[in-house]
Amino acid sequence: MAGAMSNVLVMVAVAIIMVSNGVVAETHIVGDKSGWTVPSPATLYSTWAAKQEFAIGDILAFQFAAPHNVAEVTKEGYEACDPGNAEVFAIGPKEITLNTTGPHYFICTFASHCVGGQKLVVTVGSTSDSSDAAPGPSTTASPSPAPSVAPPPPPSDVGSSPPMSVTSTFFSVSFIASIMALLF
Ligand SMILES: [Cu+2]
Repeated sequence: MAGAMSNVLVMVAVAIIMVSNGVVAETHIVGDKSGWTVPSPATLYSTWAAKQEFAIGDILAFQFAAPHNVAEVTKEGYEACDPGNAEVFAIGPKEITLNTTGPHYFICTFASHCVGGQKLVVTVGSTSDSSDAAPGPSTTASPSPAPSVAPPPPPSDVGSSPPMSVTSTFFSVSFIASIMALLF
């Protein structure tokens, strides 16, 4: 009984987290502490991106200094490390908002940095598993639309709250009694 209730609470918490993920824009610091650089190992950014979930409105924060730069490129530009006609942002840090779903490709165009691994692809709107959601189910929200009369009972005594029903019965009886007294 208590187990089922806590399952429900966990599901509600997960639902709240999913909804808030969809509403509140997140800022993703590319590479975390490594920033935007020629990474070691070279797979750092694909590893980093795999741990993130990207939604429309989210922000990629590229933290770098000269000579690095960042450009959003095509898939072909990403694979060939060729910026083509892409706009190159040479001054860091640079924040880029993800406005469309699907993959977004970024490279550093300086020298052979891109070939060395300074390239990033993120996919917006990929509803992958929420494994890294829920940083602990200690949610402070009490997500029950309480009917404004009785506060919801704590989840420990589910289904057995005789004091409250006795009390409410008492109040109902006395309420009806006073109505009757007024009427007659
Ligand atoms: Cu670079």
